[in-house]
Amino acid sequence: MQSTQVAIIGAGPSGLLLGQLLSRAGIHNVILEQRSDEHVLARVRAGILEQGTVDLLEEAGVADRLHQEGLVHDGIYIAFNGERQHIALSSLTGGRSVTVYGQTEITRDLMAARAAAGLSTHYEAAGVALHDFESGGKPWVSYLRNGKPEVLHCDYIAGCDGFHGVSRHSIAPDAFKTFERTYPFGWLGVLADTPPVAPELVYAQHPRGFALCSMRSRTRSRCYIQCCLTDSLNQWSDELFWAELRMRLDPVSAAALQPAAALEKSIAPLRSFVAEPMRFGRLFLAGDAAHIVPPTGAKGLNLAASDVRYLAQGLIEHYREHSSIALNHYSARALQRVWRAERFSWAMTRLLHSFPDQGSFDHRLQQAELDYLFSSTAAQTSLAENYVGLALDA
Ligand code: FAS
Ligand code: PHB
Repeated sequence: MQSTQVAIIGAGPSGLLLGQLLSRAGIHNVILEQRSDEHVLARVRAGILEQGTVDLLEEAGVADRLHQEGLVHDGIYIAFNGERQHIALSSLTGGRSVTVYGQTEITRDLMAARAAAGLSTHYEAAGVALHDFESGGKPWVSYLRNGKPEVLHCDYIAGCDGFHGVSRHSIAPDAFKTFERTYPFGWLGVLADTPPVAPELVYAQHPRGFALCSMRSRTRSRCYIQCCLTDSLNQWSDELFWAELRMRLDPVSAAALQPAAALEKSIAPLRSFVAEPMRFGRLFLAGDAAHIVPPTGAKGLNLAASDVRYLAQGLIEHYREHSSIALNHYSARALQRVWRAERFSWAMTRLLHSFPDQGSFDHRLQQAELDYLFSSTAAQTSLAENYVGLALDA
């Protein structure tokens, strides 16, 4: 019979980071992941880390490569009406910045740390099912490993298994409320070995649609264009992608664009989603299992990190001090930050995308909002403090 203190479902950033923080605090945990480690590493997703996330990765002892290879950015550009304007994030927020370091690399660093510590991660765990997490007794998890039924007994379950995971879907529907907004477009993303078009990220608002030029290093770019939800990858050759991106950029950025073969190409739908509460007896939801934001505000991964910070603090306090105050406060504390990030991500998405049902009045509003943004230090400060990340215990 297997047992642990905390069973973690999912080996994405949430699950791996929680496992690392708990292990460093001497709390035994086992991670069950449905896919292989190669599959998890092959996912190309987020790229921007708030200072709070960098601090947490340092606390977890996995920030060495991040400090060597991560790019610290003090600002972003927003391009519209044929010009590119800079928002000086750091000077507007008392010196705070963001760090460019791919989610894939964070996952790699966390996997390496977990393996080095000899901690248990069961990859390709099929048919994970959660049991008795609200019975008042101890929960347990069943799953198949190499086709053989296994049972893992535990004190607590952390549902870190993403939007489509089993954890949230194991909860009685009447036990929680969901809040959702879907968007009438997606993001087509390309990873390519080509130099970034600018020293910092360029977010572009254009009548043809949104575009974003991000990066993973000084020689590798991650670029996105808003696309139709019905688009498929085979409609988008590399050439077509780069030509469309160039049309949406300001002239300075467009001139710097050097098309290159796509190393990865994917289409992601955009969604705003929150499940409340984030705790059900001895089951806690963290990261995308509980909430989703459109990537326009670069908040998804950072929200997962702040959930994990709060949950780890609660579990460590519980085991060390036999106090459940922080655990009992986890859901309310996490949700306050989640909703602030939902608001910012929605606002950035509304500001920068072309909505198919947008009338002429909406279009003028969008232009007026951008015009106001670049005429007001207060407006830029508001965007800046949200982008670099609001205080963790506001
Ligand atoms: P994840 O979804 O990353 O990880 C969940 C893990 O649980 C996965 O490994 C999954 O295989 C596993 N799992 C699922 N069901 C399971 C089951 N039944 N049993 C066991 N394991 C199970 N955020 C940004 O900030 N910027 C971006 O540009 C950005 N782009 C994104 C693009 C896409 C296509 C997606 C889906 C998300 C993107 N995000 C982005 C958000 C993303 O970075 C998430 O916020 C981040 O991955 C959250 O991490 P986790 O909560 O660990 O969830
Ligand atoms: C990325 O680099 O993948 C990225 C950066 C900023 C965003 C979204 C994605 O807002």
